[in-house]
Amino acid sequence: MKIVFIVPAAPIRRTALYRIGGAIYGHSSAITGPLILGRILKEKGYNVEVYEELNHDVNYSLCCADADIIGIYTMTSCALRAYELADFFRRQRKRVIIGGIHASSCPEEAICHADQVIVGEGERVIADVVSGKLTTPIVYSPSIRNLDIIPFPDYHLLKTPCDSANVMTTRGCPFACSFCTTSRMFHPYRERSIENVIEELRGYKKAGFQYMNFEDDNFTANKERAKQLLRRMLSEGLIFKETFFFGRTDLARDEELLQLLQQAHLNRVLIGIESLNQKSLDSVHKKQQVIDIKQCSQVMKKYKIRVIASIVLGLDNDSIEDMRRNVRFCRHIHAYQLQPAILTPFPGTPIHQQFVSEHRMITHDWSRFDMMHVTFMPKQLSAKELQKEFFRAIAKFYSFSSSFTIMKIFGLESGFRRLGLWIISRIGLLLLHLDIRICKNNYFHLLQ
Ligand code: B12
Ligand code: SF4
Repeated sequence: MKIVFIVPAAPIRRTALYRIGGAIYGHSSAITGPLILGRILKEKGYNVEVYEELNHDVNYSLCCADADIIGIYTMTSCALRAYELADFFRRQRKRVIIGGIHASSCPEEAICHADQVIVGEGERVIADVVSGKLTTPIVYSPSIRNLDIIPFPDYHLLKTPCDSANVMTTRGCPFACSFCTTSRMFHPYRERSIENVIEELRGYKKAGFQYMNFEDDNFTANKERAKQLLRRMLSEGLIFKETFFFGRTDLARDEELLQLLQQAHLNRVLIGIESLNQKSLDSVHKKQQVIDIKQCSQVMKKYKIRVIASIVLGLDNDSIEDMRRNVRFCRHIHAYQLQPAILTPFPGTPIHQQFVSEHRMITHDWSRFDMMHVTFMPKQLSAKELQKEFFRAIAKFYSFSSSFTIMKIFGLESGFRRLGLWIISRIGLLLLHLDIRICKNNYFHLLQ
C-alpha cells in the first residue's frame, strides 16, 4: 500500500520570486511531522513518499497515480491549498487524511475535505488510522510524554529538495504568549535526552547534511541543557557549516552559552523582539523586558551570531511611532534580517478568541493568515495603515548601504545574501504596488 504525504504551500510561496527570496533567506528545509509519521508507517511495511511544495513544483499525476492514501499537513496560511488538494484527490477516489497545526485547531472545518482528521501530534494514532483500526472521522491523538521513543524523521522519504536537516530537541515552550500557536499545539513543554539528540545528529552528519536547524520553538528555554548539548556536539565533532535556531532575548544573559553557541556554529538566530514598548510586551504575556532586548542586541555581534529580528506590527498598545521605532532599532543594532510580522490571530490562540469576541476580525480567509496581511481591526490605526506599515518596515530596513555594514560585521557571504534580500524586497514591493494600482480586487483595497 502506498501513502503519499504532502506539505502544501500557499500560491504566493510557489512563485519564482518567493523561491529565490527563500533561497537567499536560508537553506531549504522540511516540516518534520510527515517524515516522522512516514517512518512509523514505513517500518510497518507501507510504501511512503513525502513531497513539499514550498521549494519545488510537484507533479501529482505522476507521484500520486498509484497512491492509496494521501496525508496532508496543514498550517493556517496553507489550509486552503491543502483543502484544494484534498478535494482533488477525493474526486480521484483516494483516501485523504489531514493533520497538522491548523487542522488540529479547526478539525470540523478540515473534515469537510477529508476522510479522517488527526488532531494533535500524530505519532500515537497514525498506524491505527491508516490500517483502519481507528475509524472515527476526527481522531484525537494525545501527545507523547517521552520524546525519546519517537523515531527520527526519515529524510529518505522526502522526494523534493532539502539542504538542511531540521531537528527538534524539545516540543512546546514553557512560555505562553497570547498570539503563539505552537505552545498550544505542542503542550506541555517536553525535552528529549541529550543522548537521543546526539544520535540523531550523528545520522545527519553521516548522511552528509552540511546545514542543520534546531527548530525548537525556544532552543535555549533550558540554558543548562542547551549548554550540555552544545558541549557534546563540540566534543563529538557534530558541527555543521551553519545552524539556525529560535531563541529569546534572555539567552544573552549567559556568556558561557553564547560562547558555546558560537563555537558550535549556531550562528543565526530568530529572536522575538516583538516591540520596545513594555506595555505591549506585557499585554501579550511575553515575559520579556525592554532591557533584555537592548542587552541581547549588543552582545550578539560580539559572538558573530546573526540576529533575525522578529517584530510584531499591530499590537494594541503600539502606535505608528512605536512600530517605526522598532524598525529603526533593528536597523540600528545591525540585525541581519528583519521579520516584520503583522499580528496574526491564529485559530486556537487567546488573541483570536479575544478579537472574535470584540468583533474585530475582518477576515477568516486563511490564505491571509501568513503574518503579511492584516486580518483584524487594529486599535491605534486603520487596517490599511497597518498594512502600509508592513510595506514600510521592509522598505526601511533593507537598504543598499546596510548590506555593506552587514558584510563588514559578518563577512562576505552574509553581506551578499543581505544585498540579495534588498534586491528581492525592492522587486517584490514594486510588483505589489503595481498590482495594487492595476488590480481593483487586490486585498489592500478591501481594507478600510
Ligand atoms: C520548519 C518550519 C518552517 C519551514 C519549512 C516549511 C515548509 N516546508 O513548508 C519554513 C522556514 C520554510 C517555514 C515557513 C513558514 N512557516 Co513555518 N514552521 C516550521 C516549524 C519551525 C517546524 C515544523 C516542524 O517540523 N514541527 C515539528 C513536528 C514534530 O511537528 P509537525 O510537523 O507539526 O507534525 C506533527 C503534527 O502536526 C502532526 N502532523 C503533521 N503532519 C501531518 C500530516 C497528517 C496527514 C497527519 C494525520 C498528521 C500530521 O503529527 C506530527 C507529529 O507529531 C514550525 C513550528 C513548529 N513547532 O511546528 C513553524 C510553523 C509551522 N510555521 C509557521 C508559519 C506561520 C510559517 C510561515 C507562514 C511564516 C512566514 N510568514 O513566512 C511560512 C509558510 C510556509 C508555507 N509552506 O507556505 C507557523 C504556523 C502557524 C499556524 N497556525 O499556521 C508555525 C507553527 C510557527 C509558529 N511559531 O507559529 N516554516
Ligand atoms: S516565547 Fe516564542 S515559542 Fe514561547 S510562547 Fe512566546 S512566542 Fe511562543
